Amino acid sequence: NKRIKGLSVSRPIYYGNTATPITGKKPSDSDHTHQWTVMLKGLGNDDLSYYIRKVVFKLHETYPNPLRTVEQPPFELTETGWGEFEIMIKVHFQVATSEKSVTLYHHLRLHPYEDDINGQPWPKDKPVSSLMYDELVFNEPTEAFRDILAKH
Ligand code: SLL
Repeated sequence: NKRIKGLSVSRPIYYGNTATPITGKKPSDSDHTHQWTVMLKGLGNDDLSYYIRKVVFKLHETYPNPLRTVEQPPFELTETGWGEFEIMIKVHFQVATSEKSVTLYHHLRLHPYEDDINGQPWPKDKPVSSLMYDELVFNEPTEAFRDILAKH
């Protein structure tokens, strides 16, 4: 499985979260204030599973089973909670790519910044989102991986 010297290929990704306050009735024993979704996405609705095999989201230890594995697109996870924390996002590539996994970090954002809309208070029912644009860069990919990428 030969690597191609001097070649570097990249793929655009978005990762991050959206969050909405939980309004109305909730169980009285719950202190969860928000529902949130953490995600890894391609551009548009590009299905990333041709080169990504699974994504493991590592949540704060206050969550039961904090390691959450998503093996099918969309690579996202929805939860509820009360606090912000750093989520580790470990991206595992398809075996045929011969690529090592890549780890991304995202600060889960539940609360809007005050000046998000010209210093106006953020509407109570409007979702907050914190999404980063990034690129996965592959240096000296194998010929097999280059062929996989070329088909997309
Ligand atoms: C904070 N350092 O104190 C952070 C920790 C942890 C948030 C935030 C757990 C939900 C559950 C949850 O929301 N943890 O109990 O399942 O703000």
